[in-house]
Amino acid sequence: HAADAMRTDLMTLTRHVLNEQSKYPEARGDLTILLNHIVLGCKFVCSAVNKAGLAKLIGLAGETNVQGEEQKKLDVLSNEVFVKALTSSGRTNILVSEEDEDAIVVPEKLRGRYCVVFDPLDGSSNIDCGVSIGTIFGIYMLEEGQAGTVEDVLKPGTAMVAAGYCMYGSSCTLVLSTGEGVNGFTLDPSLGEFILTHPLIRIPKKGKIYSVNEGNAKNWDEPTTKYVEKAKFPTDGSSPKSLRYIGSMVADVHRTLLYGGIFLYPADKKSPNGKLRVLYEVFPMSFLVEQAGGQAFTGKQRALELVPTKIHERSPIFLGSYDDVEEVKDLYAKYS
Ligand code: P6P
Repeated sequence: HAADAMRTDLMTLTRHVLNEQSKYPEARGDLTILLNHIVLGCKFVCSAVNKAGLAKLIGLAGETNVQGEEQKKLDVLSNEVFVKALTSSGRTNILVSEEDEDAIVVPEKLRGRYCVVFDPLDGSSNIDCGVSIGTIFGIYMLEEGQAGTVEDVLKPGTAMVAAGYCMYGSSCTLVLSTGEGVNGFTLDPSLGEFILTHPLIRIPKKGKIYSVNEGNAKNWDEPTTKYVEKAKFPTDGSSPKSLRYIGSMVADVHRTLLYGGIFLYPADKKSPNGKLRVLYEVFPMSFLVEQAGGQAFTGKQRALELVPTKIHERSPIFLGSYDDVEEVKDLYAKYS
C-alpha cells in the first residue's frame, strides 16, 4: 500500500515548498512564488535542451558572452527565459547571470525582496555531445532598508537563503535546499510536475571517487598535487580512488552528492583563482553540499565565508564528502 500511497499521494515540488513555508506563519509566500518561477524556467529549458538536437538550436549564435566564449543559441535562450521568469515573478530585485556582464536591476514596479544569482546553462560547451548540463541558482534576501544595488549580492554564501540546480540529462532533476536539508525532484513530463524522488539527500561521510581535470596537473600547487597523488597511490594500504570527471559541474556535483567523493577545481599557475565563479557556481554548490552533510573549501577558507568583490569573481573549490575535504584542508594547512 505504501507504494500505492506514493503513486497517488504525489509530493510535487510546489507542495513540498508550501509545506516548508507553512512552518513560518509570518512568511508572505514570496520565496514560494519565486521558486515557482524558477521551476517554470527549468521546465522550459528542459524542453528546449531535449529538442535542441532536432530543432537545430545548437550551433553558435555568433555572439560571445562576457566570458569570451562563443555563445550557443541555447545559452541565449535559457538566459532570456530565466531573466523574464525571475523579473515577472515580482519578487526579485537584482539579478546576476553568468551571461550578462552587468547585474540586472528589475524595473521598479516589479521589484521584490530577493536577489538571484544564476548560471542559466552551465556546462553548455557540452551541449552538442549530449553530456548532462544544468542551471545553477542561489537566492539572497534583501535586508530591511537595502534599496537593491550590486552591493546587495556581494555577500558571503552564508547569507544565501536558498540554492539549487536543475540537471538536464537522461531525466530532468531539480535539487534544492531552502536551508533545511537537500531534496531532489524529478520532472514527470506527462504531468509537467517535479516529483519528490530524493528526500533529504545526505552525502556519504567519505567517498571512493575524486573528480578533477587531470589535464591541469602541470600547473597545480603542492597541496593539490599531493592530494591527487595520495588518491592514486595511497600509502595506507587502502585502495586507490576512482577518477570520474564529466566536465559539467552540475553532473559532477550531482554524482558527488549521491555517491560521495570529492570534486576539485583548484587554482593553478595559469588561473590563481581557479575557473569556477563564486556567486553562481561555487556558492550554490557549496550551500547544497554543506546542507547534505559535506563541506566546501577554497584552499584558504570555508567556501561560503568568502566575500566576493566582483559579480563574476572566481574561486578555487574543493567540495564533497566531509572526510575527503578534511584531508585537503590538512594538506593546505601543512604545505601552503
Ligand atoms: P574544464 C563548464 O564549462 C564549466 O564551467 C563547469 O561546468 C565545469 O565543471 C568546468 O567548467 C569544466 O572546466 O577546465 O575542466 O573544462
